[in-house]
Amino acid sequence: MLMRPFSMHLDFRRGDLTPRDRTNIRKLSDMRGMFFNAEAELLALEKENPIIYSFQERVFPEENGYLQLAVTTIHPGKIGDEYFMTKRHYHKRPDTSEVYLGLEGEGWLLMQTVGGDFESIPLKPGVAAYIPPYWGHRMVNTGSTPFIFFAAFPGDAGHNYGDIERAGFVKILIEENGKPLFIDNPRWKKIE
Ligand code: M6P
Ligand code: ZN
Repeated sequence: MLMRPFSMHLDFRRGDLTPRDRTNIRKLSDMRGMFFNAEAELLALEKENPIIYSFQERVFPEENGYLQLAVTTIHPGKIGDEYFMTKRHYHKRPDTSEVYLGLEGEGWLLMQTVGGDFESIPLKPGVAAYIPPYWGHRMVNTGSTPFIFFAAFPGDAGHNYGDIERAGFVKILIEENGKPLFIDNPRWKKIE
């Protein structure tokens, strides 16, 4: 069936995509074991299990030729010294790209290949980042306000959480003396 052209509304400040097909909420309990400081993670879980981020999606056919669209809001906050962040993923079809456009607040895009090659790009409103094929990706909110960004990626890209889950990310982003600082993740191991 021929899809008709359309437009939609993006509320940059609220992170709302209208119309949308679904809203996903990721609480700390959905990210167990992903923050470096396991003790701080457990404490925060028991205390309030905060919402770390949410994302609103327009869902299209999972086929070559279409695009999937999303607006994500990462709340400000930290677990221990580590900033709130997304889970991170590779694409199920690893040879697909993605574009992230900063709408509100500030943060960093962390990217990594299976071999352990690492790149990072600071994002703020008006900055768009291109994530090429084969780069796993994670967004981190390093500011004190919600960090909101728009994402577009191929219809058939899919999400692969497992490969990074096993290996972790090669670097983590923590706050030191009020500023973001990249440190090596001692838990990271290359998958042989
Ligand atoms: C962006 C897009 C989505 C992704 C979401 C949350 O909106 O990249 O595809 O699902 O961020 O990231 P993650 O799936 O890693 O939790
Ligand atoms: Zn992606």
